[in-house]
Amino acid sequence: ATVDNGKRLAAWKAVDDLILPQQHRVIGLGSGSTIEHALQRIASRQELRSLIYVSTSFQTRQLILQNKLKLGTLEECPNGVDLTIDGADEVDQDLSAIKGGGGCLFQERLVAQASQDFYLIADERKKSTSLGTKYTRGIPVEVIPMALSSIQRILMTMHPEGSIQLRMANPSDKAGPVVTDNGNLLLDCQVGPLGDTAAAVYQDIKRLTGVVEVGLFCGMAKKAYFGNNDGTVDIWT
Ligand code: DER
Repeated sequence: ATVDNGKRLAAWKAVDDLILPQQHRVIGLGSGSTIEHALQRIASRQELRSLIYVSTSFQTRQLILQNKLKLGTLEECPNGVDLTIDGADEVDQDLSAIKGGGGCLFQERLVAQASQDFYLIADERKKSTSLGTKYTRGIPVEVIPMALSSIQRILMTMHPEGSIQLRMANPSDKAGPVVTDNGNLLLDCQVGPLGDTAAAVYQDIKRLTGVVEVGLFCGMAKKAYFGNNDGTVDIWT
């Protein structure tokens, strides 16, 4: 419960600090379990219910609708998004993040790209000194299904010491691989601790034809809120 408590603390403080109804109109909401706490906080504050919320996944779209909040889309917001709050799998001191543990990295990055400001919320387990040392499942990479085997082969050649695994669904939920909200597949790419190479690794993978998005968000987040088990919140800027 302390991890979930940490998620809730980070989410509530970020919502209370960052979303200013007099200044903001369109808010982007990321995906995952920490964001669920942010949505609960937003729904509980009457003055935040008049803003427009842009989703980054089927999960978040459902939560926005279930909470009877105003659902917006990027197409309807030609002036972009005022700010986006999103979760992360691991965050380093430069605010670079591994994202995509929940498989929503493409729409998350699309909405973050359209946002004036981008903020991360997480429990304290996500704090890192070098990406790849805490979230060890590997860098999530979304790929077009027909490109799967050729991308897998190229990535294994690029990182022979690593492991490139197709993300499989839980067989009791769905046979076969996880399929993203965009109808694509996910590779989890373990390439060891990234240190300060995250931006370069992102480019090396993103440039491959067939790769839709790579779960390394470097130079994007303005702040990161971490909820600690002891009830405190750390804010990295
Ligand atoms: O997929 C993502 O990037 C999510 O933001 C995510 O992995 C964080 O999930 P959590 O808030 O459930 O830990």
